[in-house]
Amino acid sequence: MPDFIHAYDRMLLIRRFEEAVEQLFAEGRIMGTAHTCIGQEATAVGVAAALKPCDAITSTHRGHGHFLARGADPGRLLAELFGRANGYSRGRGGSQMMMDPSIGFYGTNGITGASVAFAAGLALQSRMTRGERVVVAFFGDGASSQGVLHETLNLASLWRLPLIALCEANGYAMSTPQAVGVSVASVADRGAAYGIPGVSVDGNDFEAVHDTVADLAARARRGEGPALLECRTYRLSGHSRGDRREYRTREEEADAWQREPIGRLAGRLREEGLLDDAGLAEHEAAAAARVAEAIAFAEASPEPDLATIAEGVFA
Ligand SMILES: Cc1ncc(C[n+]2csc(CCOP(=O)(O)OP(=O)(O)O)c2C)c(N)n1
Ligand SMILES: [Mg+2]
Repeated sequence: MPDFIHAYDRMLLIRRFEEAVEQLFAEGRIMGTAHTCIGQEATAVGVAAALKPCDAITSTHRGHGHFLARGADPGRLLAELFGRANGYSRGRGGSQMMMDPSIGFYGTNGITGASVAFAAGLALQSRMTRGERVVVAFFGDGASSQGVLHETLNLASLWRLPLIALCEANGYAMSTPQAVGVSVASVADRGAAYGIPGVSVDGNDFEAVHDTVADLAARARRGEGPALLECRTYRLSGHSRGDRREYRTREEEADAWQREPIGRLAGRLREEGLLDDAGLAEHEAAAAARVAEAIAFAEASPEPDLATIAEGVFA
């Protein structure tokens, strides 16, 4: 059985972190843009809980939650958003260009769909070296129609790569509803085109995500090849900074809030007798404190030294 309390902590950390990011943008304390994942925490944490330390993840433009679930330091992550020298890319990358291979996190990625091709390279390496590593590639419902994804799934199937292509079906690609932009009812239906299992789960159910990813990872580790997994969730955040969410109603959002994953896991913790209301509140406070600490760390971090401006430039 997965560690529900640990999962709850990680989900709360992600939620408080993303709320802080939105607030910091609104106050003009960080520049540029970012895509937050409020409402999608159970998918990120369910995946991370099911993987082994040797496994790898590739992520998307909406990747803070994936990175935190995998064990990123919230202070260094936020320092990157502030453009500071202590950030994961020494302040040069920002939200969509951060990685930490030491924890098997091969990057957020601003190119829609590219996470899957990147993951296939890692999975090919694992297969060629007879390694144990399984790779999970996150992508969105919008990305599910990108050509690179389909070319990659074809090869991944032929080469029986240890790859789980994981669609976070959060209902929208920018302002386009999934029903308008995707030709099938479930992205999982597309697995049949490549002769690989296509599975769909409730992405707001931590345990369901965990159990499904654990099964598909075990299958991939046995050499049985890739799978396509759809996690059905909802992007409670706007697409990115400044999204006024005019393409959907507040009623639809209120309905989605009823199904949000953190409250659901809290209910489960109560039912199982793992935490009572006081215990839940303690974990809430700890997550808020961790994020306050991360903000203080990021704001106290130095700007990158101008003398290093040409470092890390490969062109
Ligand atoms: C190759 C490419 N095309 C278009 C874009 C612009 N773009 C950024 S996010 C996005 C929508 C992606 O939707 P989805 O895959 O559902 O992910 P979500 O934003 O819902 O997490 C688009 C079209 C891009 N970044 N890269
Ligand atoms: Mg989407």
